[in-house]
Amino acid sequence: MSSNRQPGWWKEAVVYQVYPRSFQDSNNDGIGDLPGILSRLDYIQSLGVDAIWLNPFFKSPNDDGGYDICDYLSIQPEFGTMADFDRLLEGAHQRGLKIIIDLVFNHTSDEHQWFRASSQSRTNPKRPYYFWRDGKGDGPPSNWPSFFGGSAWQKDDRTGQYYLHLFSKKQPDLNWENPQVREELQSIIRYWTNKGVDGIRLDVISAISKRTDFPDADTADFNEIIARYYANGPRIFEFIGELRAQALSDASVLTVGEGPGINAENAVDYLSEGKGLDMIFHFDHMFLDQGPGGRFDPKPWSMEDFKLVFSRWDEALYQRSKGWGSIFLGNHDFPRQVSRWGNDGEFREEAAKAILTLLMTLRGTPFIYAGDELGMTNIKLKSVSQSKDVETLNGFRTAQEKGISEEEFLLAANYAGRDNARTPFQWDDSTYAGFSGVEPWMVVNPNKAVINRESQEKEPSSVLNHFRKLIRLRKSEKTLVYGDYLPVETSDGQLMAYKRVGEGVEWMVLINFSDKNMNALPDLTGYELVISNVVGSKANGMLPWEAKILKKAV
Ligand code: ISL
Ligand code: CA
Repeated sequence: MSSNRQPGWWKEAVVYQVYPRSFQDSNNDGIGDLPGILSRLDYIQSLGVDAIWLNPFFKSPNDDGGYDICDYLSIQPEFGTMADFDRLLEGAHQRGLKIIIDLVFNHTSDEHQWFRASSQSRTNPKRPYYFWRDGKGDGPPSNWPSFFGGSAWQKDDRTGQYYLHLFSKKQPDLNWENPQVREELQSIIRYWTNKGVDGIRLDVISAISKRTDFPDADTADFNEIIARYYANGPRIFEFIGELRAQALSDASVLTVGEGPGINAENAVDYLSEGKGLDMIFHFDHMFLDQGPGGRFDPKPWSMEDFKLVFSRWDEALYQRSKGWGSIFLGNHDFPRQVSRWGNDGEFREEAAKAILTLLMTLRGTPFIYAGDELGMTNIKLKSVSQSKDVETLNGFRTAQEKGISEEEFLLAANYAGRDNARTPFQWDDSTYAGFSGVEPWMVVNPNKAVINRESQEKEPSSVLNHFRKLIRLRKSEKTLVYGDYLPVETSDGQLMAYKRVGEGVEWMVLINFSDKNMNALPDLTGYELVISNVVGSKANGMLPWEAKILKKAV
């Protein structure tokens, strides 16, 4: 049964992101799998969400959590079979849930048959499926760094050339200049849309058009390198437009592009109605606390900059053009949102609800990462050896080369690392949190005794039930979806305030991003409180991490 899909269905939707490896193990091998997700569809439906984004579940050596695909048309054996996927898709559609899959087209695994052939010889017909270049002197063709540490070029001794890999060396970049590559990718998309999937997330789509002269980067600032050398390449809009026309012409199939390096100025070019993508994920907020060295070079972030990101993007997408945005505050690549933006100690519950309030009251499609509806937190790794993430493991090697100690590196990794978001989902307080009957692939957060779905179902004021309240409010009040977004000046910088304005109604959202009480609020004349996330809320003040949603008829 296919889902009843209209073009633009995503605008009023809320999307739930599931990282299959960490969500639910169904066969006690310690690894999450597709039947596990099927067994939890009733829970996902109970949240009130409309769609599920599944991180990659295709055959992969799992060098980068499945983002290194060696066969786009088969299922990772430890996740199950194609029949399991078909059952999951059917089960989701039966519950009115749509399925968004995650296709990684910037690169394949080095174990993909295309790369195995391409690396055989300089004359192999598949050689031009990837980027092969002679070195410069006795070094790589350019000084480009990989997202995952070291050079973005790997020397292949068999043919004496280097191949490009913006990510790990087991993730060679595909050569989109080659029309054969583009046709292969189009047919992969058609295979999955013919199956009835409802949307596609296109991984790192902003980087598929390379500057094929591979000029040396003139900066060491990694996020600047992404923006100026990896993303927004010369043929990017041509390639996206062709993909859309050749394989994604069904306007009811959502296309959302992951776009590191996309900025508020050029985002609309990626979204041009019908020719481009329906939505993109930008990273302006997600890189606020990354120093010039990237993820493991954290720096303090400011509320002023944080607020500016949302104003700037709302203005770019809605006031300057007819785009549509996505809103996310956490995912599988970033630390848990309550730990990063909030407080995961004394005020954890209030802060988790406050951040969910932000997520659910902005203009754009909210994407919530599984576990954030419970207020799951970061994990404190005791040693780097506990990490299962190639970005962290490589990052540690780079740090060691600079003489940085493990203890010092762990401070950065425990603050910003991706392992934080990949600990098993906390269903209950049993030994392995109800995720599995055996020790899972990744350490379970010890706080599963306190933070778990089972206990929160029973608690009316739990983070989980507050999230359900928020989603119900958003669904019942279309101004929270389509209404204008108007930032409101506040005397205390830690207070985030904004209006959502529609026909005959104004909403005001106030979020106290601090551990302290506040008593200077914007003028609330005529507003009445609809939801607060704390007990003992006062009309003329804000308690620590309080988030108020108020409404006024106009
Ligand atoms: O980790 C990041 C930068 O430090 C993120 O920007 C992320 O790596 C980047 O946005 C691309 O992410 C996507 O592609 C990667 C994969 O590791 C990520 O999980 C995926 O979300 C390579 O496929
Ligand atoms: Ca399993």
